[in-house]
Amino acid sequence: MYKINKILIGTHNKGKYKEISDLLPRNVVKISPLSLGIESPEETGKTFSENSLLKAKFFYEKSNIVTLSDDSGLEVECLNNEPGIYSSRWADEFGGFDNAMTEILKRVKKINKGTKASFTSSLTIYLDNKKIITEIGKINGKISKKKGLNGFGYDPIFIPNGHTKTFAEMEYKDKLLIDHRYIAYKKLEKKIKNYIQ
Ligand code: ITT
Repeated sequence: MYKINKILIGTHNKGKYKEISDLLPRNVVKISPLSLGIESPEETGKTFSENSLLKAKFFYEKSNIVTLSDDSGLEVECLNNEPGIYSSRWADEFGGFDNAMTEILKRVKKINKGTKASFTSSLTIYLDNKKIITEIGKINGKISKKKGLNGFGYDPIFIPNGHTKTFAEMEYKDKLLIDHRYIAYKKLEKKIKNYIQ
């Protein structure tokens, strides 16, 4: 069995890149698509997993390096689970994450059917053309008014169940070790352990 000594972290999102880097073993060399001049593929999938697979395949084929990609997002129950796979596109549409968060808060208030929400991450690793593994992680919680300055994306408006702080109020490490990406990574880790030095 071959051993992985480097991984392309197939994302252009800096927050996601840092979290995935910190979850991977220290001795694995981490490479970004940016450093190789590889742009993002179009996200045409209908689910988180279709999109993480599509990204991993794209970056693997461009680089020939074992690739780990993430597709993730925030689902708000009373908004028919929007923004979901369109989480990043909502930010583009509304002119940034701050505006997208304001929009979510406005809609949740207007609908007045509770604040239940969840974050999901689908991680796909492309070891080679025949060995591809996808795992999902999900964390349930609720929408809160904007609080905190840490993290990225929708972190200021999400409080995970069993906690009182938003992701953006938590210390970086405290979020890293409970979030949707961590849950997905722990499942994946069991399956790739033997490939890592
Ligand atoms: P790549 O496709 O290059 O990975 P992206 O930002 O477009 O980057 P996604 O398509 O997966 O990534 O979009 C998911 C969005 O959901 C992303 O822009 C984040 O802002 C948000 N998101 C995902 N995980 C998050 C987290 O842990 N905290 C806050 N926001 C998160």
